[in-house]
Amino acid sequence: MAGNITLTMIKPEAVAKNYIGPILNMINEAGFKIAAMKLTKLSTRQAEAFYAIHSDKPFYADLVDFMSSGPIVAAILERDNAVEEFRKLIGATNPENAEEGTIRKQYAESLQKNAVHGSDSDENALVEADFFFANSDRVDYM
Ligand code: IDP
Ligand code: MG
Repeated sequence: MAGNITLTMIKPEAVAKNYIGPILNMINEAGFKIAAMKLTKLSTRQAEAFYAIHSDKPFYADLVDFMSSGPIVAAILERDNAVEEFRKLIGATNPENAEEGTIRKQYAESLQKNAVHGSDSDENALVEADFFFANSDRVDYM
């Protein structure tokens, strides 16, 4: 059975450009409910830990710098088949390849500054949700 939560971050460049509202609107219109949400800022160490899976990639150091450069919004989103449906809503990692109507097509600035994060599996969604939120921070709609 597909999981019903995913973890998103609205990344620093999108927060700085005042895209929190428009992006949350697209998320709500796509049928996701917000089960937990906060505005926060990652330390270098937290960004390193969140993206540890990419630590061997050439873009890792820049990604960590970028993700800890300013405030982000982290949220747990809930709906059926949340991980896959949210990946469809955000579009391709590189906004140049993202389809019309996706969040990244509309709001991303570049491959690195691509507006939003979305979990890539149900397993990682749970790990990433726990990274930002305690159980007591979460609302359960289902
Ligand atoms: P995803 O966010 O679509 O899941 P990942 O491959 O998991 O993409 O990469 C994590 C993040 O790292 C991307 O969202 C993007 O911000 C950044 N990134 C990925 N590939 C590159 C690259 O080739 N150059 C610079 N940044 C990259
Ligand atoms: Mg990823």
